[in-house]
Amino acid sequence: MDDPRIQRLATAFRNGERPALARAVSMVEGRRPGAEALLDALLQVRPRARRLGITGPPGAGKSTLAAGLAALLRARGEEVAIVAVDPTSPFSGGALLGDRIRMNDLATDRGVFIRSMATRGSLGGLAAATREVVDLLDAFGFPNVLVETVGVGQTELEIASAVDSVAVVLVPESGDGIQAMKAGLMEIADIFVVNKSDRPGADRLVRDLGLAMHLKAGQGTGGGASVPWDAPVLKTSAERGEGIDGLLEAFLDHHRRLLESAELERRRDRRARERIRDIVESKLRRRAADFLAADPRLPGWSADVAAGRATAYGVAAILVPDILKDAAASKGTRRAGGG
Ligand SMILES: Nc1nc2c(ncn2[C@@H]2O[C@H](COP(=O)(O)OP(=O)(O)O)[C@@H](O)[C@H]2O)c(=O)[nH]1
Ligand SMILES: [Mg+2]
Repeated sequence: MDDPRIQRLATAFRNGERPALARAVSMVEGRRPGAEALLDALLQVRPRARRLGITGPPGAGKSTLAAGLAALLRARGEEVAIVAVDPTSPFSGGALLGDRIRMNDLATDRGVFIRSMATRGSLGGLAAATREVVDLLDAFGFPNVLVETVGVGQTELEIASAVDSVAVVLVPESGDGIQAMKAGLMEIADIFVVNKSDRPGADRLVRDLGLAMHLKAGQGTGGGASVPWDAPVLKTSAERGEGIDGLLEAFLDHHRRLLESAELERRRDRRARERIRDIVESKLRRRAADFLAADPRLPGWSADVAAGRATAYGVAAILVPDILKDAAASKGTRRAGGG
């Protein structure tokens, strides 16, 4: 690492200084210069955190649940970081656990780190940045990292793949359990939570989800996991603080199961592989774009392709080796990593 500022930041981060963590997270989130070198320096530590995901539709009570879980973890003496990726509602809560704990208590607790991810740039970029922020929080030493995401789009699936255990939160008014299955939720859920169980319809949703789980079990495997695990269906009322201890237990159970069966190692390996592929792809894409932007042959070629005198395939057959050659030639001036 050549940049002395990055070096100082990395040292402060390793010393456990909170401002350094906050700065590192901002650099990574904003894809600022130096972020890559910083990650390269800081992420050479064994992952240890429990990475717990909470996903579901907007307004389902994910943030309230996350805050409740954080409060329970704190009561057990454990530190916890929360990353919220929810453009529809920034992480800010009112009364929690039936008013016994307020958001402010968490916000001023040094054992809690809360971060809302900004949604600038592409959603794909957001997923990548979120994964890296989770890695940073793990490297900083948080034993628990809660990740809140909204919905079940591609970005959420990508973020879900960055955590070890996923709780899918539904509410009575969000429709029936069969709809959840259609939305692909059955595939990613390790735990189902029916929140707002203080409202009518909760028991029906619990029943529907249980039935859907049963149908899925009849079809053989689910979730892509090689460990038998029937996602439990839990009832909570986050606002009243009911059922949150059960949710924490379910998370801890699931995590224990992953650890004991070596599935956690497999998931980490899969994540590492995806990460390598993503970074290589994005670097190649960037190189190609830079090369094309500076290549004086391109206007002539595009005219040829447009007029049918050449094809894009023929042009690419010339360009790709040139781009790779150019990349190889500039390699000597860049550090390969590892120091
Ligand atoms: N009635 C009821 N309201 C809840 C419950 N949990 C959360 N809420 C309320 O639902 C709204 C959305 O909660 P929030 O945690 O921000 O949902 P998120 O968008 O999923 O993060 C807030 O007004 C909460 O106070 C619950 O168990 N019962
Ligand atoms: Mg929220």
